[in-house]
Amino acid sequence: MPQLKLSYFDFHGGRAEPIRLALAIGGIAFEDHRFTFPEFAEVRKTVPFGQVPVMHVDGVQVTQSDAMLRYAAGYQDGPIAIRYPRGIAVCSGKPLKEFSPGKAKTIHKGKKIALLAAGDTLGLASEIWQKLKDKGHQPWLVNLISLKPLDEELLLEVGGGCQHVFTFESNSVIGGIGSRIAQILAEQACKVVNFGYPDHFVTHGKISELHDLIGFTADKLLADIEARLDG
Ligand SMILES: N[C@@H](CCC(=O)N[C@@H](CS)C(=O)NCC(=O)O)C(=O)O
Repeated sequence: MPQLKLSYFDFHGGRAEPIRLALAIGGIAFEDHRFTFPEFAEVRKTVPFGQVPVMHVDGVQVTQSDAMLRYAAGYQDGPIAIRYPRGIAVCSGKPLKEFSPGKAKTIHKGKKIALLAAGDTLGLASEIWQKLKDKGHQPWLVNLISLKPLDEELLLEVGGGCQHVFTFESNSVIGGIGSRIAQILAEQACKVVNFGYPDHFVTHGKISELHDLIGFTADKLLADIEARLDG
């Protein structure tokens, strides 16, 4: 493992922070060299392009934060996870007290229709569940909780007894958990529809505005679901 020294401003942010996190979480030893903003005047004389971050790899100075991050993330000797939380995560309202890998939680047992929610989409799925119930349906509502492993036993029970299974995730629908569920239920008679983020660029903005823009709201999804139930 080469000797690494990462030089950047002394604050929790900017271009170096994801690299620091990736290295730290990945357990990759590095010298975390930090300097104040006034000290940058001297540092910039010693770095290519007069910019930071720079990384010394066995004494050789390299630049470009994305390359450093890729280097850290490409490290194969241990798991690395990078997540940029933004906004407020709204789940079911109650903190999750128990977590058993491979176990989903059935919130409501139902008939014919199933709503399977991953992560923070439980609030959205619950809202849709209530609206469907108000209209006389009796859908299942399941909090998937554990995505890998999935609760295949419950999925097969739900899928085997339903005509329509709808999955919800705040994630790209391509290659997401919904597509894995569709694979698992491929031999069942139910139709599986995945709701999540589309496979195209979504601009910046407030999460609620973006969800509205892509149709990922209770009312829009309800209309979509009802059209499929009728069809
Ligand atoms: N392409 C470089 C850009 C580095 C960069 O712009 N660094 C800023 C600090 S975040 C800087 O050193 N600015 C001083 C300057 O450009 O004069 C990278 O991604 O590492």
